[in-house]
Amino acid sequence: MDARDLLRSVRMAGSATGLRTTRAAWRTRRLDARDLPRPGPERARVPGAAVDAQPLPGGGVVAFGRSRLLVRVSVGGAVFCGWDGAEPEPSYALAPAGSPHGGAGGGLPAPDVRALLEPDKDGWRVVSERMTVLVSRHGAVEFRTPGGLLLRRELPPRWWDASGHEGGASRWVQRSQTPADARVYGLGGRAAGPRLADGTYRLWNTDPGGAFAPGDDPLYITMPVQLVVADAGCHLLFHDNTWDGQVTLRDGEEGEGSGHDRPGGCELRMEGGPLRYWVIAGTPARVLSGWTALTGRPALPPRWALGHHHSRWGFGNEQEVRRIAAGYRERDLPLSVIHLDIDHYDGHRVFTVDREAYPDLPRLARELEDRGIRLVSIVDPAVKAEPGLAEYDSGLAAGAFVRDARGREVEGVVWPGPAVFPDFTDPKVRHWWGGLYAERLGQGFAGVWHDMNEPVSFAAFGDPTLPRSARHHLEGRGGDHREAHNVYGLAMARAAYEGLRELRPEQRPFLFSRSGWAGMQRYGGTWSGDVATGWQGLRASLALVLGLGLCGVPYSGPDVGGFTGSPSPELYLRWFQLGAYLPLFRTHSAHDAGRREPWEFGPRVLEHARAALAERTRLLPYFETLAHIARGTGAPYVRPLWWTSPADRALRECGDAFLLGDALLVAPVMEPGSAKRAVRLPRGLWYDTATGEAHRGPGQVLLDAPLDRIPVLARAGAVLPVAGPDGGIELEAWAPRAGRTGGGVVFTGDPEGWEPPRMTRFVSRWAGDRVVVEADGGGEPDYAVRVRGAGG
Ligand code: NBV
Repeated sequence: MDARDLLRSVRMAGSATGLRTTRAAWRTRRLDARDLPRPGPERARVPGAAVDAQPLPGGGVVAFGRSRLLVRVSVGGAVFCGWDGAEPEPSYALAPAGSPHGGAGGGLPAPDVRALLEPDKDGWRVVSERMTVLVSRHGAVEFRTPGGLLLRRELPPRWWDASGHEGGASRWVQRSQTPADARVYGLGGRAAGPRLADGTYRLWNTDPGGAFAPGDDPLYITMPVQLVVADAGCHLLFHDNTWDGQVTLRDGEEGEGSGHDRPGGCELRMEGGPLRYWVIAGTPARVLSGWTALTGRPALPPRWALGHHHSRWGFGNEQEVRRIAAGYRERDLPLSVIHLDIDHYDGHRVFTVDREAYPDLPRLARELEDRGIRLVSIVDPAVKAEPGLAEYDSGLAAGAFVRDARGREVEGVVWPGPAVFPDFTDPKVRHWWGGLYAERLGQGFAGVWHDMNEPVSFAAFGDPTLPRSARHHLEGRGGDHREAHNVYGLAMARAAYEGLRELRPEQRPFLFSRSGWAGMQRYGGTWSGDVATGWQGLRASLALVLGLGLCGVPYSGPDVGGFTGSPSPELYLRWFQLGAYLPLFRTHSAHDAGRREPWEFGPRVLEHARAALAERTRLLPYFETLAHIARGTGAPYVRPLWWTSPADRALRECGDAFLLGDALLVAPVMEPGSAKRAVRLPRGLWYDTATGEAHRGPGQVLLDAPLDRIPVLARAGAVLPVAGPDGGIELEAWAPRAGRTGGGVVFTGDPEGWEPPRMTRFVSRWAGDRVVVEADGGGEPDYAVRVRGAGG
């Protein structure tokens, strides 16, 4: 028990929950002591010298004295490397074959038969269109650009084989080097990001308990996905391994022309599981497209999910929900969604309703929908262990709950008290669970919000999750929680997504999930989790959205105003202004936190929040276009400033501004008391959308950021769809630079169903002293055009 555990147990002691969580912690400890393989003798191993090599379609296999390495380039350019016989499948990350998740329709991409393993001076090489892979005689693997620049060098791995005992896992470590100027992003949702500074980052999905700040790591979503940006080029590295592990990063240093650079370093240590990884290289846009072709394109949210959401843990009853909706309406503030948290359940039991507080939920839902507001329900995975409760009884009968090595249901503690946990790694269980969402649809909910699915089981000490020895189906392979933990939330999302599709086939499911893993974008989005209220929390919330977007999860956003306590009016407003430009724009807070309605912070804040809401509403057609672009290509809505200028090193350090699609650059205010903001611009010409003033990048500019707005710049030449005064789409065109052209795309589509969208491309150019916008291929656009910048 460490000091933190001790504190936790003292805090909980005395209460009924305290007693239960103390018992649960001891139970976990006992089970693990009994059922986890005992640490036995380990034998260290490295690949040894190469003895043979065999070409195969897409690459080949190099056999070493004590291991072998498969290298295979796929059509599209992604490179797979598997040691010790590891193949790409089975995998939780890859889009399941035949699934509707875009890209190539799921399943493993075919090998690029043009690429073949061939001898090279120090070993072997596989030359492909986007990358050259070099394998040395001792098992180092280099990835180079077609021009020969080094992207990454993986040193020979080292294993510690657990010999002589069943179920023992081989730990392994792999060190690698990147160019001295390389910067790393990703690893899931990291509060300290977006750029991951030197340090160690754990790969184990974790509820930090209470609220988190930038120093807290790991959080709810960890992923062995690194996006690396360097002068030589960008690449994504994905270790397809769900076990506990850690990544240690160290920045390189340049030798100032001495020729003695110290490369950047990365060390990955895993507690078990296969050593296999994918490398995808190219521009950031190509990398994300390759990554989401492999793991599935992001689910397309329904149009209403791009509006403003309001939530709170503890509305308490339907009168309060009506009061909130009326509060928005009376003040003429747009509101698209209201979320109901666990307090609307009957005794915290999932898939139930507290009938006293919510006597007629379907009616409330209809009433709200008539006013254009959808209801979203929280769904927790744990089921109260209570005989007579329908979900418990049916789950028990179906053998749905996670069991220990002796076949007994593992009991934990969550909000309803004693609870059991569905094993979502079993297809039968996913089907059973997916069917339960019929109850939510029957209550009138339009979407779901998954929480506590790291999974959390309260414990007075130790890790507040399931015992590592707990058994899981793992799609028939069988295994324990050490392997299943990190994909628990992902598999739960799959269950819900597939269930909702079956139950309501005509509508796109809306779901977002606190925990997840590589590939979760196939099913929906996520949010920040319990971000601490404070300026640091505001910064962390942008870091999470940016980092997750680079891991392929484009739809997310923070609890605007922070989860805990009471933000100052200024902090609330700045958070609100940021949130208005993020995909998921939701105010939310804890039951004991202060209010989060825009009118609770005084008339000034209300007016400025109104302006932010109005701008969000105006930008809705643009958000919809971005959602379709994300769906079609994997490019996130919210992108780091280096997205189109990865060679601009200064931009790699910049975590306080972002690009919203191709057209806009948003610079939120993240410091108290500021009325100005320094913004580092990527190359090109940028218009301050408030003043019309043009600024030339690259370089830094100081912009006005009065309390009523945050700086937003438009790229010269951009054409974006916005809502006109009558609600119809208009094109906003920003004058291109003299002598240049510009353009943009507009997607319009089915708001909630599956009809394929219509895409129109527009080009803008100067015609004499006028800017004209034409549909690609010539012709007048179907929309009204408003030209801005350069005097209009
Ligand atoms: O369901 C209650 C909360 C929820 O409001 C929050 O958004 C989640 O992140 N939930 C966590 C459980 C309790 C956290 C203390």
